[in-house]
Amino acid sequence: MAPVRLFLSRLRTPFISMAQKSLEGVPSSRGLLAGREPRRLSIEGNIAVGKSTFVKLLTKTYPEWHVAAEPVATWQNIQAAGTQKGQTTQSVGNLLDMMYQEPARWSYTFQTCSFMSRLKVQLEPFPEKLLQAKNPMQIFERSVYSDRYIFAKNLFENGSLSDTEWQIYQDWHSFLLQEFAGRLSLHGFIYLQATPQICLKRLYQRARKEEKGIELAYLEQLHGQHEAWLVHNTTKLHFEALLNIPVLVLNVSDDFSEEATKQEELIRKVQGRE
Ligand code: UDP
Ligand code: D5M
Ligand code: MG
Repeated sequence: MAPVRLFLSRLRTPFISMAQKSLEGVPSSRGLLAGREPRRLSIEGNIAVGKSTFVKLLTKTYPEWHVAAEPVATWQNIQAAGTQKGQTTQSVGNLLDMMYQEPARWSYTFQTCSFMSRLKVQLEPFPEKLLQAKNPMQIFERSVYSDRYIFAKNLFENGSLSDTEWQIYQDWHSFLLQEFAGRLSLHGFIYLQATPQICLKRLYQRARKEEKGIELAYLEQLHGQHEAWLVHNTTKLHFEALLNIPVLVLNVSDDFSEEATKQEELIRKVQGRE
């Protein structure tokens, strides 16, 4: 994969139209009108780098776009099996907290849960408003790919997943992604990049209680995984579909949450105008 080089070599092509072009000639997997099928981008980046904040900026700029937020609330509130929508819910645990408290015990369980919830989100039918849009775009906050090539890989390398768990994980991850390949296709990644120190500062500012024990070293590991996958192309990938996906790297070290000039600059980069 040469995402950055690919992106640089096509720098004059706006990122969005580049993502829209990447499916040209590929038959529609959902029987939608050719050219009207939504394009799908995943926003990647370290914990607390600003993905959710950036997604809000995108939808402020493009209200017709559809966002699939990361299902963190699901992980914080695991429901008793068989609980139906609308019924009184019965929480059986906060798996995000359990994983951070006892990584060696709960990391594998967490991977099964995060993968399943992301898979369900990525497989959901396109919402009506998206089908009506002129240039339909669907935005995901992370993906089934970052689950594996950022988190699971890192948890194996830092000893929180055993060799056996890692082998089993990779086996079912590859199998399920191959089975669902046609319905999971992404057309681009936007990688929000900032130093681990900046992410830690933002993480403290957000103050999610499960994350209060996260140390700089963990964010440094995750930063290294993002850089290896999305910048240096040194991560070994297992899916043909991932090899030529454009990657737009946006440096978000400067605060963009309130800063209009910075926000406009980021949007211009997404549009390929800078
Ligand atoms: N944030 C910030 N400046 C920025 C981007 C984000 O101060 O330029 C703050 C944001 O308000 C939040 C925290 O950093 O308190 C984490 O941001 P977010 O939840 O968007 O990060 P994510 O984990 O989704 O990447
Ligand atoms: O990410 C949400 C939180 O969930 C953050 O603490 C990282 C964690 N997370 C997300 N996916 C995974 C996987 N697959 N394994 C382990 N931990 C994970 P945020 O970046 O804050 O939106
Ligand atoms: Mg978020």
